[in-house]
Amino acid sequence: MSSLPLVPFPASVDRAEGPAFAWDGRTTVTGDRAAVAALTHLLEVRTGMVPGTAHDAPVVLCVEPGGPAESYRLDAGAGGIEIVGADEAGLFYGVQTLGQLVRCDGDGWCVPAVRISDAPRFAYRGVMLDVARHFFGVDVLKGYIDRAASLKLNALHLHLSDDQGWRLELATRPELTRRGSTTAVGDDPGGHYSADDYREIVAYAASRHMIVVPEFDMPGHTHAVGLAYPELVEPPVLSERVLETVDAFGGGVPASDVPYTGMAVGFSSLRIDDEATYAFVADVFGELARATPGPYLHFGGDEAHGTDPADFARFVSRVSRIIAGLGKTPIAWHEAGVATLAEGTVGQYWDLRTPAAEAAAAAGAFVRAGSQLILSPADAAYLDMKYDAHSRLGLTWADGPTSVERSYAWEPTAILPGLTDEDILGVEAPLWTETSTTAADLDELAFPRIASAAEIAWSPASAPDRTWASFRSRVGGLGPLWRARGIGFFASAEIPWSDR
Ligand code: TNX
Repeated sequence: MSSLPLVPFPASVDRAEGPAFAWDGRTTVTGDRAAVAALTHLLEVRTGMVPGTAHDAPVVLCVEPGGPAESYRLDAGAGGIEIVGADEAGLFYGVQTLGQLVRCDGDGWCVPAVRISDAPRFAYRGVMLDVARHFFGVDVLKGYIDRAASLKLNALHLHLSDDQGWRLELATRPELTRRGSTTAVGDDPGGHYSADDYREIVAYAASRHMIVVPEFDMPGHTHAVGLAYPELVEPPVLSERVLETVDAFGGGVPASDVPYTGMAVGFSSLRIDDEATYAFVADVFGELARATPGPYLHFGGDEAHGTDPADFARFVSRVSRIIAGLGKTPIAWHEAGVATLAEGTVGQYWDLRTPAAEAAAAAGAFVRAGSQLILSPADAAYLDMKYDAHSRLGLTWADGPTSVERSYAWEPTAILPGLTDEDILGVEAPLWTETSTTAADLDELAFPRIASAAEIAWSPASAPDRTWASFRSRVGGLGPLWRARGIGFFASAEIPWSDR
């Protein structure tokens, strides 16, 4: 077993014989400009040393097209270090790997002699941030992008609308943010992104080789739409379940035309039989498509308990076709699988690792239709669950707390019978923000469990190091790097954290 603190574990690692590369204040680097900049920053943060550049530098970073997308190889020995990416993303990931290898040995910094050849298992490796329950500004998002990209995650799914707020300003529908964005859960301040903010987020993500996958959730989770356009929504449906959540968590009973600041779900619905609803859908997704260079638009579809099932099916079918008509690939939460959707619509699975029959049927329908799934089993991949009964933050509805071990101990193809890697677009770790209000809260919930999702999405299922025993020791070895990067991780007692 390798003791190198590499997460996600690479496809192949050979510990070469021979001495380490000694990194000191005179070490220089050369090659691809963006990669040199990324490595320079990482090294400064970790060691305090700022490497210079020189044409004959011993550390060489370059792109050589040829290998699989996002792949790279890294060779380190006493004489030098070479990282070759098959593309810019692969080279960037090689630099992240090098950042994990740099360590303090005695009184100097070094990189152990090693040969790594690496490529991802799944094309889509995502994190989701819910900016609707609580709003997070552009700087917090940039920090989250940096954190995710350092673990080779390549998709940032932004949950941009929910009952509590609409968070993206749209020129076609300006009332959405004017009236629907000023509050959040717990009466906390709301907020929204301007078109310029969104452009900045998308560009920053791209510079870290991440796409932005924006979501407007519908037909449920739309109370905030009603604050702006009351004619588009039904009155709140106050089911037993909604009233129980109100009892347990407070926040009051949802009421038309009043901002909702509680945590209940499944009471709101767009009007399904009104053509004005589809004009709205065309406007908001049309504008979103123009602002989003990435291939996916997510239209939600979860927990529409306030919508009649037949209406729900008609609605999601039509919305998927509107989005496909915009030249984008629709993504929907797995419930939408009950309907006939536009060809290629991706399903995002969020039931437990062992699905209820209904969820298995809805998710399986995407595969039977020849489409793919993104897997986010809530009892393992959800970053907003408590770690244990004493956690300061988080929820427990997904079968109780989610320990770090539970976040790690699952295999994507085992979620549904007969599922193969080809049926799976990838893996995503969502962070819903009912209980988090600050960047520090996001760090505490995400780290270290985000590393589990990253490894499940990246590393080969068969890698000998794809075990909890290996993972916990490798994550522990990342403590010093995470601390140097200012990541306020939860120092879970499940992990043997090292301090240098
Ligand atoms: C379920 S999972 C939700 C969200 C909540 C989350 C809290 C899913 C698609 N919907 O509306 O924020 O649980 O964990």
